[in-house]
Amino acid sequence: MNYRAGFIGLIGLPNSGKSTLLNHLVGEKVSIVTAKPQTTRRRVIGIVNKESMQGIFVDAPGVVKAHAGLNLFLRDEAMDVITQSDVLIAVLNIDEERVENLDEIIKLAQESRKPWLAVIHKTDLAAYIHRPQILRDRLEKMGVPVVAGSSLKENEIAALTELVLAGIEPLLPAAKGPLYDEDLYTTSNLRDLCAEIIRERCFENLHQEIPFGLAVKIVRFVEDDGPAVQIAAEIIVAKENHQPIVIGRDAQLIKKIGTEARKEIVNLLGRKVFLDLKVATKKNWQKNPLFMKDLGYVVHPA
Ligand SMILES: Nc1nc2c(ncn2[C@@H]2O[C@H](COP(=O)(O)OP(=O)(O)OP(=O)(O)O)[C@@H](O)[C@H]2O)c(=O)[nH]1
Ligand SMILES: [Mg+2]
Repeated sequence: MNYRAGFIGLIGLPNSGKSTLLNHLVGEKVSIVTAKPQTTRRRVIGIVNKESMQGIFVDAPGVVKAHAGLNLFLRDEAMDVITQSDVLIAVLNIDEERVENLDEIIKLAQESRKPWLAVIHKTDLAAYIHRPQILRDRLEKMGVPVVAGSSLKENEIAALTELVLAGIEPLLPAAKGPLYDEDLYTTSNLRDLCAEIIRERCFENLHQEIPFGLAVKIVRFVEDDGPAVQIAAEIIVAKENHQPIVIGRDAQLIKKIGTEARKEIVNLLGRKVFLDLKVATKKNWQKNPLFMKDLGYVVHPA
């Protein structure tokens, strides 16, 4: 049997739909999705098993320009995923305002010298209907396999994921067998998944610059025989005056975030959940390597 297995890095601009695509490929929600750019901060693994292959998909932050702080961490994380993958998927969103930004993603994939597949994404957006063909012609001239589609159109999702898997399989290295236990669909632990669900609900309920300076830390996670899993989390903001905004008038907003997050966590854990959320300020944590490390955004020493 010609079994294949390997790591497939998803690269693209912020908001290009990498995490959405990953979740569809895996058939489970492993990576959070919001309408805001720079949602994914740390790599997230989603595993797909077929009889003839195991694809270990690695979702990465969107590629951003950066020199310091959290943005530099995001860029380094994306670059590291490129270096460590066997194969890449370049997710090219057709609605990108500056076409040069897509060129950068194509260049990164090409310069990696790894086999790669291009996914022309968000083809449902009618305002950009002329773009897919131009991109496809260009990529095909470069000899790159291309798949195009939408992750939002329910009736297209199955075809898109099948095309992506079929396109990836021949690019993967030969292997004796699966690299990860076939029962696993992610390597994230429940604590991480819960922190990310809370962060997703915060991103969706908050606007302007607040999400970019917001992080979530689980401070208590008790899964004993009690009636409910007990979770306490801190929502960390970077500025003192963001704290009342997250809490909202009469604590309405934090209650809404808590209700939405709890519902999703109950789905994930399949048990009752007691969720306690608090808001704390860590001034400019996104510029402070020690705070960043504490939140799991590990910064390599210079
Ligand atoms: N119109 C359209 N929107 C999409 C499609 N796929 C994803 N989206 C939306 O695009 C937004 C960003 O999706 P994500 O999956 O979070 O994008 P991402 O590339 O992971 O973003 P970052 O993690 O911030 O880099 C969300 O609002 C998605 O619902 C698509 O095919 N068409
Ligand atoms: Mg993402």
